[in-house]
Amino acid sequence: MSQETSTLPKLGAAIDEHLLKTVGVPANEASSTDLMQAVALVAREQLAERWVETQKANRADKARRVYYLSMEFLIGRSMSNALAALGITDAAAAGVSEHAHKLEQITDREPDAALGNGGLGRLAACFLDSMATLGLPSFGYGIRYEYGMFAQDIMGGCQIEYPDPWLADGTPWEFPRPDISTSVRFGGWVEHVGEKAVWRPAGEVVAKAYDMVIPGHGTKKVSTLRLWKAVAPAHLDLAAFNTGDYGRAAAVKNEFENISWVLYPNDSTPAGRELRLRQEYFFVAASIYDIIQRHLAEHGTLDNLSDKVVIHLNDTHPAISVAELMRVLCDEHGLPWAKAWALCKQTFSYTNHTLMPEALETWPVGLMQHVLPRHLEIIFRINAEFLAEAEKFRPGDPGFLSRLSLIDEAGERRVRMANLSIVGSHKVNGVSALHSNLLVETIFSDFAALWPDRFTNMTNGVTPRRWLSTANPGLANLLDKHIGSGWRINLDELKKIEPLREDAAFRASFTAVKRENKARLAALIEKTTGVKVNPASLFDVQVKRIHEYKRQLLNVLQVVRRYQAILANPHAEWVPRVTIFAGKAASSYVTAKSIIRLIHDIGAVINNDPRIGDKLKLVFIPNYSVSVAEVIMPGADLSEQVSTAGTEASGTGNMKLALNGALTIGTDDGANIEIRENVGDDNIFIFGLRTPEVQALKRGGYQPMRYYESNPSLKAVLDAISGGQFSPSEPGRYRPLIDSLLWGGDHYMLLADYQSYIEAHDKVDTLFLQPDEWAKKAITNVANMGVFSSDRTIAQYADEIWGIPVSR
Ligand code: 26V
Repeated sequence: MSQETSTLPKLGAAIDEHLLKTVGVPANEASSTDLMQAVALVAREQLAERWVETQKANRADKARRVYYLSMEFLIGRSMSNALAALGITDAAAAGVSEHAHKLEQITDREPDAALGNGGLGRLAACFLDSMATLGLPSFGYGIRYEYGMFAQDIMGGCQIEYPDPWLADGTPWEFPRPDISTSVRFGGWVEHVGEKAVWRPAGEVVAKAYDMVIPGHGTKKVSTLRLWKAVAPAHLDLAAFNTGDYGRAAAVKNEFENISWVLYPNDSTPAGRELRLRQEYFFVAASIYDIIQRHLAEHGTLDNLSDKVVIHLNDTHPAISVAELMRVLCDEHGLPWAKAWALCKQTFSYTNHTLMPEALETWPVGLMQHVLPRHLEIIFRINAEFLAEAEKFRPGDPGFLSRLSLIDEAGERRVRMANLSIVGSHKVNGVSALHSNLLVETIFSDFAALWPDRFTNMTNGVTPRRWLSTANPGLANLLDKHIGSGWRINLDELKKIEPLREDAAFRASFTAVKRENKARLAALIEKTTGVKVNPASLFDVQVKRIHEYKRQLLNVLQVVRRYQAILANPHAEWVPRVTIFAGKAASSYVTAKSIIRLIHDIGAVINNDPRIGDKLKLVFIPNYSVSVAEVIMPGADLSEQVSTAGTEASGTGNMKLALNGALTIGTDDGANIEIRENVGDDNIFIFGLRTPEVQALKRGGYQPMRYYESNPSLKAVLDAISGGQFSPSEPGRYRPLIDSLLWGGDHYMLLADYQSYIEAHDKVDTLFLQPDEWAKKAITNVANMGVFSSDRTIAQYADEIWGIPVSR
């Protein structure tokens, strides 16, 4: 590692001391888990110091702070990142080598903190890393779920979900803050005394703060991730306890504490359950309380709230914040409504992460009345004033008003959380250029007509510390050697390797690094699936949540076509390929689970067909997670980003893969478009319909059967799957899946893009047979990924939305 501060001699002693005094084992008997604890404790001490210093400095500055509210933070492991940020990686490696351990054996003992589903949660984690690195005075606020994202196992090709008790053995990375807690209230009714509203809640739960310190890189600044745990108020179960009824006492306690038990493992449909609404309000109420407390302690007035406090809503999950801040300002601090509303709007901003209309969160008015009666009143008042303003803008258009309304009046009345977020914020952004344009053209067009300046774009990014420096030490070292180490905090410096694409020696080193990473990935594949793959093959990777719109099924069709083509022409010069999938399906998402099973069924046939050998392998790596991704990304040759144009808001896996030297085969969708613009058309494989073409075909009446009837290769593929070739024990198993394409309208237009996709894959093969040309394009990809650093994204948020200057 470069940039090491020299603590080499002392760290071994510090580790031994923690083994003895904190972990409680003699140093010479320490297991790798004990060592993991001890090394983490050494890092923790330094993180604590940095945290104290950062808070002191921000308090002294009376800094404007950004508060990033998110239901999900998909952190993954903390150890390697913390050691790198503290500049003690080598010292720690030397320290554990005294115990005959490699650092990797130690870091592998740490469970992932999987407090998120997918892209949205991982983005929040990358953002914290960048906020710390840019020295932004910042807090992330979320929930300390006892159980994170479920663990995925595969049995007989089917996904099985297991709980993820990541805290079972405790975590060295959290700092409990016993002094920081607040009561969060629910239910009851509202009394109106003259002008004043008094909420008489029916119950309360205590929110306790646990901090994780997020270290910046190349700075001693840190950010704080403050997570709230729900605890039953001490007095509540006393009665039952005193009468010796421990069963009831436990039940009462659980009823409160279940709020922070488990992450909702669903990114397919918004959860409609009361517990989810309680989770949302729970962490919002605790966070707003904490924010206001800090502000009052520092400034003694709320008049300057929006000058000093920026609250960012990561999707609509924390949208109830808008009503909560109004309640706190008006009901608890006595501000007049109009003044509170002006502060509120200036304080909030909101990011949308999906265009899928079915994904927009709404809550039944009845449920909201039951759980948050005062907030519902506030929402009604915000709505009445907002609709009066909108009516002036476009008089006599009831359709306009009913689309804008915070309340959906069709059927069961529901509160629209996206509308609340837009009305309560001064800025709203999408996560790629295409997505942001589509927001104002489609789902938010009425709001954009009213407030065109409110809408903007912030294209996503990823942190190069985790996704290049830590995940890919081979490539990181090569970069350090040729362009120095500054790319870690200024990713634009990668541009300096572009000329080296013409340097044969550099290409050879670059290819050798890739080959090592592929060997590491091949070992993971063999360990987790039992399938041996040849690292000389083209590693073709699609890793992400399993969703129809992401079109893993299109990739599967391509694999079956290849299988059939190899069998038909076994002596042709086939490029050996390994198609690699990983990803979780929401537990209730039947079609997504069927796609996982199909991948396994087809893999079982292909991988055991002696006529195929190394020409084609199909594997599914179970339990996709941040730490698994850190092995997959560096080992990929080809990155599959094949969503129907106009459906993937941005994608961030596309960025991680290209940053690690994979070429993209993708549609004109999300951030793929910006990746193409940056790496150049010649260095990416773009195929398929573009968004306007998708829209036009939908309007003109899309007929999937036409493609089936006119394309013999496509017909052969669909017939093989539908006819049971890959599920002989149950030939009808995939009939519904294929019927949904042929007869069910093929909602995501796989058949329309099939031929173009096959042709793009043929181009991939041709290029792979010219390793020098392939390497040049891969190097060009890495060289042009600078703009996809989350540092750039966060600097842009800070500048254009949050109004916090970044000093760099
Ligand atoms: C997706 C879908 C799609 C199908 C129907 C319902 C539904 C509901 C929720 C979602 C996921 C929403 C949240 C999310 O993870 N979005 C992802 O955010 C990433 C970070 O901005 C972005 O890169 C991904 O494109 C986007 O899917």
